Amino acid sequence: MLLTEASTQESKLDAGQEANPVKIRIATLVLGAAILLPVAAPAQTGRAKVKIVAPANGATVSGPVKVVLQATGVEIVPATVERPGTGHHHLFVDHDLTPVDDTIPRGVTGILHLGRGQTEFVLDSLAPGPHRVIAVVADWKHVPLKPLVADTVRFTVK
Ligand SMILES: [Cu+2]
Repeated sequence: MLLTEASTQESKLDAGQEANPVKIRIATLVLGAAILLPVAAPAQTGRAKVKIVAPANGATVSGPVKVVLQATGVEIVPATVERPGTGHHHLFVDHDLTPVDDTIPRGVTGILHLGRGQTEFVLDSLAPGPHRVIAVVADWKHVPLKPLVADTVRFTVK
């Protein structure tokens, strides 16, 4: 609607005189858009994220495989720290995610809690072939953060 209005008025410009008011109006529209963008941005950047930095998705690697994790917007701490805005990493190695509202179980093959606040973990017993690792950040109760903070890579061990 606004754009249509602007271009309609612009076509009148050719007549002459009213050029300046219309130009100012267009400039205001552009400025308005520019001002709106930074306001929307913090909500996005404030959201916690995790990235599996290594191995790269789709890579072929030799074992042992070092998994390197990078979290933003959440402080990675030992599982003993009970503080909002914190969490610890979990790895699901060739294992599907457990229900996101539930505690991530312990003592299950393929589910690892990096409960000392580690940001790296070496997988030293992966068989040759394709593998999938899902990283999930969960709080001190081992319940995944909401909204879910997770990343997935698939790779092949030579
Ligand atoms: Cu945990």
